[in-house]
Amino acid sequence: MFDRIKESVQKFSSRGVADKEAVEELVKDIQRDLMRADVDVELVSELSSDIREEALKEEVPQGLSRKEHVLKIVYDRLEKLLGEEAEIDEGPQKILLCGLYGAGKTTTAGKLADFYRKKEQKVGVIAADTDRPAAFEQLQQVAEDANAEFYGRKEAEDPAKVVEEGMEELDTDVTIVDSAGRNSLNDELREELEEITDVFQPDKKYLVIPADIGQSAREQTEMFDSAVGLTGVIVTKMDSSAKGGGALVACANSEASVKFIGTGETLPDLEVYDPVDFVSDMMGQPDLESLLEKIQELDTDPEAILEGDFTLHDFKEQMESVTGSGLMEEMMQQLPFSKDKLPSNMADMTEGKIQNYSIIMDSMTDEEMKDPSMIKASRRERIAAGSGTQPGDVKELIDHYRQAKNMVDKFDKGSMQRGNMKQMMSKMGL
Ligand SMILES: Nc1nc2c(ncn2[C@@H]2O[C@H](COP(=O)(O)OP(=O)(O)OP(=O)(O)O)[C@@H](O)[C@H]2O)c(=O)[nH]1
Ligand SMILES: [Mg+2]
Repeated sequence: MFDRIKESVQKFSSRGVADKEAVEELVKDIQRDLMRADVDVELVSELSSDIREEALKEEVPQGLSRKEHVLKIVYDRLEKLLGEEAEIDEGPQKILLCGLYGAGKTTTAGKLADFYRKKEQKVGVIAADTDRPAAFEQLQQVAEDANAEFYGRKEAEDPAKVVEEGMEELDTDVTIVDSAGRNSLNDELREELEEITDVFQPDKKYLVIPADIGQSAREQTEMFDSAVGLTGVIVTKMDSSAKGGGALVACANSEASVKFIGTGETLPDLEVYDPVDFVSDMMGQPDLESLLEKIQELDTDPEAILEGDFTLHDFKEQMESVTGSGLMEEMMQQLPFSKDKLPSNMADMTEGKIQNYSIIMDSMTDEEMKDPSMIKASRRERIAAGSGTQPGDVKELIDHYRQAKNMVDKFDKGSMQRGNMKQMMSKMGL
């Protein structure tokens, strides 16, 4: 999968210059590979125009070559396309696996049992597939292989009843229910899953989806989500399908996020989903890691660290000190460059936005305010819930803060004094 992107990135890296033609060729190859993996056309075209625009119009950050800059843009865009890194709860929990026929539910039940057993949890699996005759034996075998406890009743007809009995019988930290599939999400399956949910009260409801359904993973995820409410998706058969990338992108752009991927038929073939790994693999560049390290170093101003970093506390304080408008204009007159060089969302800092940001920051811990880099998906969700906003709002705030921080750092390096700059930025509300 994605061999063309790999080759194209290599070719691009070995070129003398990263001109328009080179970027165009790279974009075309990326498009082709993504389409081949059955990624939604609209998403592909959005990604392509973003890359073109940023790669050719944006100024190259100091210390990077244009080639490096373009590769970083490609990397960022692909990562964005592939969604968020999964954060997996490794403690005691109840997991319900659902999905259509042959998706890989039973196999995944075994893989998860193995995964949690290795996290020192006592694991049990319950055979709630009373639909397919051999389901009982299959799960029993899987449980034995994974060294997990097992509950099932061979002639059982009522899956919810089996789950109820299983919960009484098993004394386990992590309990996994393997449910039956159907050809489609019909009323029968819907009802069955509702009844199981009622007695089991799962903490996690994962939809198991095979990679080979490509972009229809999105529709399926949304249907199951509205029927049973999903915690996330597990995409199986990533090893044996050319459409895996399409399935991942589809899920990442749906209501639910990808938590695990299945990469083979045996127990250890389960990975916690991490788009960074995936993109590094896609771009296949051994140098990519060192490029990313280099960028991180450039982003961090050693002086700023010595003086005490520009934290969210600083950001909040400065933001809240703004009163009235017109400060932007005043600020612009004092800057050695024009307004259109500013990151776009920095120029539209409105009163309402400032208030909204303050409310969001009130739901952050001191630790998070001091080190916003720790705010990943699950923290974003918590903060959004606490402040009555959306995780996207929290992300926007963090992006905004990062831009402000970059500016502070950049100006530090320049001729201006940090004090002056801080004063100016505070007037501006940054
Ligand atoms: N290559 C590969 N095969 C897989 C993976 N996960 C499951 N399979 C295979 O897919 C087939 C179906 O897997 P099951 O776990 O039985 O699927 P299921 O969803 O429980 O199926 P039903 O119970 O019939 O609905 C089996 O042959 C598995 O070995 C995977 O990640 N990679
Ligand atoms: Mg099964």
